Amino acid sequence: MSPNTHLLTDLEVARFIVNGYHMVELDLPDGVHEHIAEQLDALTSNPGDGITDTVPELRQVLEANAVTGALTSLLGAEYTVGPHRHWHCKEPHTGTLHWHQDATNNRDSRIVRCLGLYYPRTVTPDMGPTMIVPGTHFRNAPTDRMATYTNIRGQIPLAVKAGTIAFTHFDLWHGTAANRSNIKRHMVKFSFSRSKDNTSPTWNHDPANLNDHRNWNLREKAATVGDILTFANPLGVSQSDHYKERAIRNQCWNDLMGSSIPTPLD
Ligand SMILES: O=C(O)CCC(=O)C(=O)O
Repeated sequence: MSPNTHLLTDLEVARFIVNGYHMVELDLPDGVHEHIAEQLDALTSNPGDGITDTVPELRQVLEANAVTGALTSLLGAEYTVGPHRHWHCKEPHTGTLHWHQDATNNRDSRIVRCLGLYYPRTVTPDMGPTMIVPGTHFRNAPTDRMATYTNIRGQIPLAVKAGTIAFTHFDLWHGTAANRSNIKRHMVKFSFSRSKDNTSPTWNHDPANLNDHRNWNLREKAATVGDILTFANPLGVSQSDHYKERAIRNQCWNDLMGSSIPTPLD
């Protein structure tokens, strides 16, 4: 099998650990995303897990090199594609969906499950984009309480180009903005899991990227693995919370490296 040319870099993996998401614009043959969107437009009921049978071109999304490369990097070469998938149609002139984390309160500070949110049609800010809060994936919160939160500092709308897939840590806080437009906003959600612990990095790792000295002055402009894991603070949290988060990030990075390999990040 030829090597995947779309593996993530060290910096992309470090940023995923910090922010909890990674975006990819898929390069599928002309017209595929548009055709998927048209088929979704025409659906009169939600096929649930059967969405890939109803719209078979969605399999091209799962098979794209950029998708397998990102997932191999984050979840290992033997990642699995979950049977559950769901078409989320945000109808014109519908309201918001509150903040939440998916599934039950079974959370993980490693990277063992990811979501893939695929958008076949361009999503503009008025079309009900998915909202995410970078940096929340290591924070468990009761859903009832989270549902009462409104504007969270650091939230971003996934206003994206047609054919974008956003990979998120399974536990990232998310919701949906209102669709104030006349256009249906489509998103198909997939889930992916790790089946084996890493014994070595599964992305495009270069050990030289771990040798830089910390640059305390760059902070948010950090551009090395060590600086990103140490200084990035997307939620703008206080020092003590930031220190706790940093320890989780370093543990997460070390798990991905394969626990037998010491890294200079602690
Ligand atoms: O439709 C969306 O943008 C998000 C849907 C959602 O929150 C979910 O699938 O859990």
